[in-house]
Amino acid sequence: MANPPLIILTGAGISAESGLATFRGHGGLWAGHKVEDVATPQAFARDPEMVHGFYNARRAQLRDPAVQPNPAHHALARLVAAWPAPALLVTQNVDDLHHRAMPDQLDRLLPMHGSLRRIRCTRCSQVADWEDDLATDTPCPGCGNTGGLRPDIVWFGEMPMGMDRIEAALEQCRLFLSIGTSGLVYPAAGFVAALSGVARTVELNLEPSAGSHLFDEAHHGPATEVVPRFVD
Ligand code: BJW
Repeated sequence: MANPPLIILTGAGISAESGLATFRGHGGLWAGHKVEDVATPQAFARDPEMVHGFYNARRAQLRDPAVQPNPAHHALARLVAAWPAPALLVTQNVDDLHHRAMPDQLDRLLPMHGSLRRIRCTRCSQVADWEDDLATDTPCPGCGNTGGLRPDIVWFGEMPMGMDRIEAALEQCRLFLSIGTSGLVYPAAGFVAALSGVARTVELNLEPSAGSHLFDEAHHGPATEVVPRFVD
C-alpha cells in the first residue's frame, strides 16, 4: 500500500526541545512531585491549590514567547497535510504546540489527555478556553459557582478523550509512528501491541522506550533530528 492509513502518536519528548520538560526523564516534570500527587482526581480533591499551582506554572510556560513548535512538530504538520489517505495525529501532550504547527489540520489532531488551555466546570460540565491562572475560588464562567473549575486534562484513572475515534483509526491503521513517548502510560502504550502484525510500526525516540522491542523499526535520537529525517 503506497499510502496506508496512518496514526502518529506523540508524547512529551517531541516538545522537549521546545523547552517543555518531559515527565519521567532526568530533571523531568515530576522531579520533586510524585505523579499521583498532582495528576489524579484524588489529589485534586485533597489539595486543589497545589494541583492548580502545578498546572498554572505549566500554562505560564505556554505563554513564554520562547516556547514554540520545533522542527519535529513542523515536520509532522507537513506529513499530515500531504498524506493522501486517512491520517490521525494522536498526542498525549497537553501543550498546544501541535495545534500551533498545524492550524489548518486540526480535524486530524486528537489530544487524548486534554489541554492546558481549557478548563472544565465540575458542577455544570462546561468546557471553556482558558489562558490565565486558576485559583480555588475562580468563578465558573458558565454557572458562576466558585471552586468547581479544574484543568480539562485526563488524570490517572480517568478515560482518555476520543477513544472511540482512536479505536476506529487503530482498526484501519497500516502505518504507526510513535514519537517521544516512554511507552509507560496506557492506553497509548498498548497501541503498538494492538497493531503488531497488521501495521508497519516505527518508533522515533531519544532512546529505546519500554515497548521498543515491539516495533518493526526504531530510530533513536533527538526528535528535531530524527523526525524531519524520517518525514522528508
Ligand atoms: C525525547 C526527547 C527528545 C526526551 N526527542 N525523544 C497497571 C497496568 C496497566 C495500566 C494501568 C495500571 N494501573 C493503572 C493503569 C492505567 C493508567 C496507567 O497507564 N498507569 C501506568 C502508570 C501504569 N492509565 C490511566 O489511568 C489512563 N486512563 C485509563 O486507562 O482509563 C481506562 C481506559 C482507557 C481506555 C480504554 C478503556 C479504559 C489515563 C492516563 C492519564 C495520563 N495523564 C498524564 C498526566 C496528565 C497530563 C499532564 O498533566 O500533562 O499524562 S501522566 C503523563 O504521562 C502525561 C503524559 O501524557 C503521559 C505519557 O508520558 P510521555 O509523554 O510518554 O512522557 P515521558 O516523560 O514518560 O517520556 C518521554 C519520552 O521522550 C522518553 O522516552 C524520552 O526518552 C523521550 N525524549 N527527550 C525525542 N528531545
